[in-house]
Amino acid sequence: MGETARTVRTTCPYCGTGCGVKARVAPDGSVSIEGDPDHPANFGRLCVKGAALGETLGIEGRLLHPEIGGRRASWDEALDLVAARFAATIAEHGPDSVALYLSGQILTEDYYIANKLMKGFIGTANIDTNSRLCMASSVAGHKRAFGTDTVPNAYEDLEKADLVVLVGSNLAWCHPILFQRLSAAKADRPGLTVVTVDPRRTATSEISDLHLGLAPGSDVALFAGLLRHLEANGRRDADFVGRHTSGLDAALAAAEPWTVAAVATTTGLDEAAVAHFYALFAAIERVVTVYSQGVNQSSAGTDKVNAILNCHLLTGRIGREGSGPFSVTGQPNAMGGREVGGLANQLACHMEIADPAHRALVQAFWQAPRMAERPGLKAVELFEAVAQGRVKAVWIMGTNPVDSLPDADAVRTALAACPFVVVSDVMRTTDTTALAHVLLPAQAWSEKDGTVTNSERRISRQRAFRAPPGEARPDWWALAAVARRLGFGAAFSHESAAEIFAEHAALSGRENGGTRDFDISALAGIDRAGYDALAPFQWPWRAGEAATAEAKRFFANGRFYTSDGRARLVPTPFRAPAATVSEAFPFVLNTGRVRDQWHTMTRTGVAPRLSQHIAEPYVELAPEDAGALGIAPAALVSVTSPRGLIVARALVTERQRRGSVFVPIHWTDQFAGNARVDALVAPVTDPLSGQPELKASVARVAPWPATWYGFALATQRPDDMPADYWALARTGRGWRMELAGLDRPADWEALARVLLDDRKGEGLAFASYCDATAGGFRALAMRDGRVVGLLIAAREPVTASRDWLCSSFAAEEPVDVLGFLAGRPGGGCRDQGRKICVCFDVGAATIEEAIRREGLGSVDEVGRATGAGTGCGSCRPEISTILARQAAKEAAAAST
Ligand SMILES: Nc1nc2c(c(=O)[nH]1)N[C@H]1C(S)=C(S)[C@@H](COP(=O)(O)OP(=O)(O)OC[C@H]3O[C@@H](n4cnc5c(=O)[nH]c(N)nc54)[C@H](O)[C@@H]3O)O[C@H]1N2
Ligand SMILES: Nc1nc2c(c(=O)[nH]1)N[C@H]1C(S)=C(S)[C@@H](COP(=O)(O)OP(=O)(O)OC[C@H]3O[C@@H](n4cnc5c(=O)[nH]c(N)nc54)[C@H](O)[C@@H]3O)O[C@H]1N2
Ligand code: SF4
Ligand SMILES: [Mo]
Repeated sequence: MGETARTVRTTCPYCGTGCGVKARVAPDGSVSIEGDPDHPANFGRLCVKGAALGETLGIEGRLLHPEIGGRRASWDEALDLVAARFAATIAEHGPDSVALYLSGQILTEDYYIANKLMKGFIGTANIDTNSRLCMASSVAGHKRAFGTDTVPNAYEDLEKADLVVLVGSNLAWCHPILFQRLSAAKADRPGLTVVTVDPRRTATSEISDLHLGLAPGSDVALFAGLLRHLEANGRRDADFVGRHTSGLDAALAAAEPWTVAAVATTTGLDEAAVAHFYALFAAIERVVTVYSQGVNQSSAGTDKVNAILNCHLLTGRIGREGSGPFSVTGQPNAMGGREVGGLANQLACHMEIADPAHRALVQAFWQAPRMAERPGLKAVELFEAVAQGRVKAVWIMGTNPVDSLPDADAVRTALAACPFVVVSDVMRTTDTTALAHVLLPAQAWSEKDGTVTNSERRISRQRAFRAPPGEARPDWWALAAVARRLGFGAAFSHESAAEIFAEHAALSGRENGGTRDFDISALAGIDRAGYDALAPFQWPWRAGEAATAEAKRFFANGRFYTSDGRARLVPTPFRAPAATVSEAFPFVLNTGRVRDQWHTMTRTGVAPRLSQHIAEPYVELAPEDAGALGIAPAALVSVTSPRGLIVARALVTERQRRGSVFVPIHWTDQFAGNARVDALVAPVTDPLSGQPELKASVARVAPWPATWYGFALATQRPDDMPADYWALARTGRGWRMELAGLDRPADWEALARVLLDDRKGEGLAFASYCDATAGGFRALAMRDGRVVGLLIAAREPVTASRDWLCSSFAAEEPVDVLGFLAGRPGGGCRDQGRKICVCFDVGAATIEEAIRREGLGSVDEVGRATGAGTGCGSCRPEISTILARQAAKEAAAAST
């Protein structure tokens, strides 16, 4: 009998939307990916990152076996060493001298074992996670208001609302499927009003009816003013507030100064715009307020969260169909990490480390010999403690702190000096693995088994559908193996993720009786078969309840988890961001994400399709600021903060507020010469949540004095990058490179050979010429009649048609050599322009031309004419931008 393909249902490993994925594995091992039509998060849709998952499964670059000091080691040797060094450090300096630093991208089962080991057996709460950089302010705000960390609503509430307010969330790029659900609901029901609150215009503001481009960090003023307005206009739900909340008077007193005029002054918004927003919020009953990193990543992050929650509590709009506050989580398992207690100030299953009764309960359940008694170090403090030598052994798992923590160069220095650093990763070479004494190879998505929880509290399985390469093992297995070596064998004898999940589920129900929100005790007895078959469900799911009893929402009944069962309205006095602009540093430095890359690009960076959209680090700045600084579009600029300097391409856009610049977080030393933006960011944190202020540092921007610029294509990644500025990205065949230098190279040809030669000289035909007029140089490398490399260098930024060059380089047919050297297609070939739709390979020029030629007026019409936007849909907001731009051009042409 011939083998047939098999299909495995799993969950996307990127954003917290948590889309269901169907992976179809053909008999030859090839994998195709599609959205799972039965998954309630996405109903079959996938965004471009999810759709490209199949391109990220290669073995290239993977960490395949353990290493000690850069040499290959066996698992036994590596684990023995980790256990011995941790034991010795603890024996000599106490449990608080060791730490684990985890990630919202490991699975609940990994997290559970890590937390149990540290908080119950080693006896320290020095276990924190990159969720501290991500969700901590929401956690702290939820706890202050609700007494526990609950996200009250469900995704369908976005579709059922009449007003959706997006605060500090670029949903279109960061939660694309949620954005598509929202856009589809708005298209069906144009009455659904959308407001965006963000200092910049983004792809998300494309669908908004009102965009509030407020001053960075001024959200508390906006929402305190809203609270005042709602109260003054009789929008208080007196019954709900009276019976189910406390703290109203103090919250209102703190909001009292925030008249519309005062709000307008502090936020820099028009009074009319503020008043319009307040009137909408007051008039429309079904409101969902979605918030994300523009809220959380702030030194006033917790107050921003509570300022929003106050407005929903005052109006009783919480946990109801179509209304409630909605913190959307970033990572695929940020929620799961919170549930197991993966943060240094939590215990397990939404229990509190500071609560003696909770500690006793967990200790009894775990049979734990040495419980942590007090909260541990939060991420930023943890790496400060490493720098100070207080933490002497650290195990980093599933995160890349050398790039993602603020003051990243200080983190790098601290790790370089730390006596013992263990890193578990799926990739061999990252900026963090470079500093490890011991490297442990983890199983990646598609190889590992476990569960994740998405932003609407829905727990879904990630299922393995391929064999792991080399000696990669699950993260929980490595943690449990070290625990056994430390003498805790009985408590860490788990043999599968299913067993761990069952234990976690049992703990969630222990002495719960409705006192704690997180309860999945219905699954305490789950076996392997049940676990393998587990369908996505929303918690809680209490023992004895049928699966269908799952509760979609919390709090509509007015029952909260504080000591008196009432929610708290919290006074939120306004504080501006910690750093203030000055003559030396006149810009606010904002940071965040781009559509097609994931964080430090270790996985999305390998997919050529995902590097087409944006292939280089950039600094977005307003035209007025660029003009004043003498910065031309596409010039290179330096961005300098009191902590460091990076170099990136200037992207001059009207979307950017004056006085503010935006830099994406994705480029590391693996992909660019000098673009780690967190090297510029100050390690200032919110006093309650410990979350760093990643969106409001200060900086100055200046032209970077390049004397030459280059663009190159090569089949191999060069060993060395002979340029002061460089950025590398994948193409369908090999790599594309942007280059520039401060001094003109003495020997162009030598430089070209370093970049282009795929096999070190042998058999390479090399054609080059100096282009005296442009002050430049061009070189073409050929092997066996096929072009294997191209360099175009010039005195000015290279204006070659990059997308055309990349696609002809990747194509099977021989390239048009003349066009290639010229950097643009010859007669008969069209240049598509910058890639917009990567599913159907449609560029901006093609879209613009179709709009002009066929008089297209909507994204759907563009889709019918060109195919753009009809695949994953991630580019639809950008197509709208092009439509608007074309319409504006035509209007301008008509009026002259
Ligand atoms: N493509 C892609 N998607 C991702 C990720 C990724 O790496 N790539 N990462 C995932 C993760 S872990 C996370 S946490 C989420 C993050 O998702 P988002 O929070 O949506 O993304 P960011 O780009 O970090 O920031 C959101 C917005 O906050 C705005 N902002 C800055 N300062 C302020 C302010 O003071 N007030 C307000 N109101 N807004 C402000 C920024 O201009 C930015 O547009 O994305 C997830 N999804
Ligand atoms: N300035 C600024 N800084 C920021 C942010 C910002 O907006 N601005 N955002 C912050 C936020 S919200 C986040 S979430 C962080 C993200 O920052 P990081 O967590 O540092 O970024 P990732 O690239 O996601 O790192 C994940 C690492 O885990 C590896 N990995 C993948 N799968 C596995 C696995 O199964 N097991 C193991 N052991 N390893 C695996 C990957 O190869 C990669 O090296 O950045 C934060 N830093
Ligand atoms: S929206 Fe995209 S990245 Fe996020 S879970 Fe869905 S497919 Fe994955
Ligand atoms: Mo995040």
